[in-house]
Amino acid sequence: MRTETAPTIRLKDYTPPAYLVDSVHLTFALHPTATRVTARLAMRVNPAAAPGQDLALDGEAMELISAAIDGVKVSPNVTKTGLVLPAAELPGDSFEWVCETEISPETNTALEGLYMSKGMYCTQCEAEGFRKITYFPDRPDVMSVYTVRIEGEQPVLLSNGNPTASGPGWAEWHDPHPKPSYLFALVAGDLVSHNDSFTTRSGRDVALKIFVRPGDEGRCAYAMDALKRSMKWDEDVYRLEYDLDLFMIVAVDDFNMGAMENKGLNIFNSKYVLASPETATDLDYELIEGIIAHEYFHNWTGNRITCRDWFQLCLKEGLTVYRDQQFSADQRSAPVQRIGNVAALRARQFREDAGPLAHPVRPEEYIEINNFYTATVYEKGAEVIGMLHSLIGDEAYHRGMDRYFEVHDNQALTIEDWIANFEAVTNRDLSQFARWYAQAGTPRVTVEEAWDGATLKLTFRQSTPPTPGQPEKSPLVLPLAIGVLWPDGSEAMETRLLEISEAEQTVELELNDRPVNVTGAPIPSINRGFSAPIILEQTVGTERHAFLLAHDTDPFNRWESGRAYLRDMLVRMVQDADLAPDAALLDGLLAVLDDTALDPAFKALALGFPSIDDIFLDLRKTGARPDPQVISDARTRLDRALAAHVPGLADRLGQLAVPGPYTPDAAAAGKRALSGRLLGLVSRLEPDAATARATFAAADNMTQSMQALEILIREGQAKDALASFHQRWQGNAGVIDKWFSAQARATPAKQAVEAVRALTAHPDFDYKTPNRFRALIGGFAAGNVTGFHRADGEGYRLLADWVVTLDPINPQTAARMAGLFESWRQYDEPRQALMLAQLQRIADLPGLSKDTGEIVSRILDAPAA
Ligand code: B3K
Ligand code: ZN
Repeated sequence: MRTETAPTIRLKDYTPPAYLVDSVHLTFALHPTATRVTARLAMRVNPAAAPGQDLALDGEAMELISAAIDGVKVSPNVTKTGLVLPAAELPGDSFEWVCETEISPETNTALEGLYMSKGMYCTQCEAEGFRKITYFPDRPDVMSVYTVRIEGEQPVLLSNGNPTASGPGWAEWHDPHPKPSYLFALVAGDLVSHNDSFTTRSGRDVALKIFVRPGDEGRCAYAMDALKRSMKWDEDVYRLEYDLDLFMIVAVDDFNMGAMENKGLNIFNSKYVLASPETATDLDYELIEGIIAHEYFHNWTGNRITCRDWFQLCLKEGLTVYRDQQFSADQRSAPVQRIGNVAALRARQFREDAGPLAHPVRPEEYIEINNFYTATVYEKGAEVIGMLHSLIGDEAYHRGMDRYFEVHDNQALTIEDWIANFEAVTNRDLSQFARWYAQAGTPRVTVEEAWDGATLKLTFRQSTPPTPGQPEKSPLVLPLAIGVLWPDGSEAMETRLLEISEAEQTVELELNDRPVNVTGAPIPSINRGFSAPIILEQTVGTERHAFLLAHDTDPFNRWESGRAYLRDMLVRMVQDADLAPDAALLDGLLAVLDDTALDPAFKALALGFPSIDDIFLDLRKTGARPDPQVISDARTRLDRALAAHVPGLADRLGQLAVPGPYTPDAAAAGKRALSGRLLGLVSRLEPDAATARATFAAADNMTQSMQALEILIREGQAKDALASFHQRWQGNAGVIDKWFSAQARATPAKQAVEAVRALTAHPDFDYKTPNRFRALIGGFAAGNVTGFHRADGEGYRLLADWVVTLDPINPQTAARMAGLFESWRQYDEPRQALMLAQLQRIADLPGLSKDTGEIVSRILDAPAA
């Protein structure tokens, strides 16, 4: 396995760069298989580095044609990963390095560096793609001013910054802002643009352009609107303005992730730009809004202030996710957004934190940095910023952010710098808080309540289980938002933020007077709004859940209580196949549905069931390793019981119809989310799925088409619908992705592997396009839990087959897919053995990439759970 030879990079080994690059001049002569790149770098010795070092530049997958220093030809020692020129051959402390390299974008299937997507040239340089374009100190703490000339026959030739000159077959660009190489971008193709403009609050006119392939220009309006709202929001909330005369977004079909924040030239996966009511779901619109904002916000948090090294990735990613979550909360319903973010955090980050791939928000070592663009770095990184914000308060948070942008502009920072910045504005010792960056694993918290008729005492105990490489854990600072209710539902204490920092800590709460005629102990509502990303291990009983589902004034905890009840119920229904659901739970859910004060989007979330994975983990705590199919069957029984318990389902569904043409706003989307949930319930009671069929036939938007299509697939009644859907959308890549993914996710386990295998032979399945690969193979392995964990192990074999096939083509995406085996130790012994066999098969593959090699060896090395 190649990982044995790939070096481990460690945070503690950081040394400053030996040479700095003040300016970079690049000339590209584009050619699909023989692009020539000439790089002219103004270099100088870094005064902060050890003197007398050799000149070492990173470089991979290219041919060095020539190199010269100050005009004199040199012959460096070239290896597979870079080149070295002995210090003795350098003319002095500053010099000009010029080199010419040749690269082949067309055969670059890894989609890192300069590559081609459907005839168009584009780049992806983060994290270490620039070294596949030219030799360079390819690390984020080397920041330079770039000037770029592109020669090519494509009508549109783009790079970062502002256009300076152009003529037939060439264009020149200059970016005045110093930036690390990972933010370099180039695009060349036959593109059209959707144009608009924005005037900043200080009066700068910014031209906005979204470039797409001809024919797609009618599907850019929503992304453009989201961009303008993001620009305005960052001015209003963080006082941050855009700093160039032009902001461009380019949509490309072949992309390893969502989007990339290259300075002034964001490159996006077309899935997160293009939208129309007929082709995009409500979720697509929401993601477009969030990702456009995220990449735009990086202009300050990431680009103007960047990371010293890749261990500090959360400095820009956690903060930028936090900012995009704040934006979405302001644009839409804040509680609904919070519930969605927490559900995603639990599904992906808690799962990661509990398994072999667990790592701190700031990791300490890696083999392949692309493997660390994780839910922990991004989403837990955002939670850490949210906790800091709550602990120090809004005013100090913004004072700290203002200082951060003033003091650190154009710098490459560490997490220590970030913490020190907030210590400077608050005069507070944040060293214990900083453990959140260093310690992996999700803290467990128990609460003991003591009520003596006058005071309520809460005793909190926290502990964090061991994670790979970290057997011992220390207590963390937990900001816990707490409220208290009297048994009649009235408020005994408004929300208060408690700071828990000890392993065991008791807090005494002062309560409002108890209303007359009310008896019984007050009821605490703990971790409101999910103020700390912990697992609250409460054994309070279903009555407490039912009470808070009905009365909690905090919408998050209201949802959370319903969820806790549902989890408890489903666990019992798995343990006893004949058990009928509690009437109190069904009544509680019905009350939510009937509550006219509640937002339909909230109702849809409250009526949605916990996932199979959630129930699986609850059952693991009892020592069981259940078959996921048994959990799925219990969910179906509960769904049927709920459907039978709600009177007038069909009428309720009818009342949710949104009149008029489709709009993607949160209110309309919330109604569609609830109507999708009710359609699911109605279909449980209909043997022929008549309502889903009718909905599919009548739908004038993609949200409702997909809701109905998935139900039809689940019910085995989708043959005609799938054929007509494919016929209608043939040629629209984004929609055909949905067609693949719906079948991968919703086909019942018994037929799922066979169905997915058959789809891999479909002429539209192109495994080299990451979106298509993720739709089908990822849709199955991550979205079809019962199919993937089928007892015969064919689901595991299917995933491994495709990891093995994709790895030589696109290691980054293959490694991500291999990560879906991360929970293998949690399952029963036969399943563990089957997964182990597939993991070993991947590990033994000759020539395995370091990306996949690292993931698989971390998964295999983890101790038994
Ligand atoms: N910064 C990029 C992610 C780059 C991933 C490299 N493997 C997108 C983002 O987080 O905004
Ligand atoms: Zn980001």
